[in-house]
Amino acid sequence: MKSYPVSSDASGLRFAVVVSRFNHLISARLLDGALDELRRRGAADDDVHVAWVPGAYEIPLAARTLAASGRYDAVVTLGVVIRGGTPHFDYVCRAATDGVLEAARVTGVPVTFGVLTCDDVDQALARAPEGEGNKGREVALAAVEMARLAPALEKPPVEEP
Ligand code: INI
Repeated sequence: MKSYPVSSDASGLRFAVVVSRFNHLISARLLDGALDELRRRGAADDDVHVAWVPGAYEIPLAARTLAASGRYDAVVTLGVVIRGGTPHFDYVCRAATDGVLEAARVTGVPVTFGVLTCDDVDQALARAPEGEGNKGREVALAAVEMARLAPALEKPPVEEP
């Protein structure tokens, strides 16, 4: 059977990481997890660039601009939205999810989604531990895999060994 090659080797790949400052304590932990994962997978520090934005609502514009720049093989987005007592939560979540999808769709560059949408701070903290289970790590790995897969999909599949 033929298939498209899968790889989690980040060596030689370039990444932008867009991270929002709102709920900074937790988003900084997501960033630490993402940067550590990219490093472990072989990305050079010089090939990983970080863009801080004020809140999750601002993530899509930054992600789209960076994805369209031609400077990156993939873009990672990170943020933390915590439910309050008003519908504001829903609007910010909707803007972030739709906008990140749109950034990938219009540019063709993989943009992975690491915006936590939680009911409370404890739920968010549980998704940002130092090691295993850190969502920043998970979306960074997804970015590596998609950065490898996206160009491979342009060519015919290869015979499995
Ligand atoms: N932004 C977040 O990233 N997380 C939140 O929980 C949040 N809440 O709760 O309001 C939030 N709001 C700010 C928003 O993302 C924009 O930065 C702001 O509206 C300016 O455009």
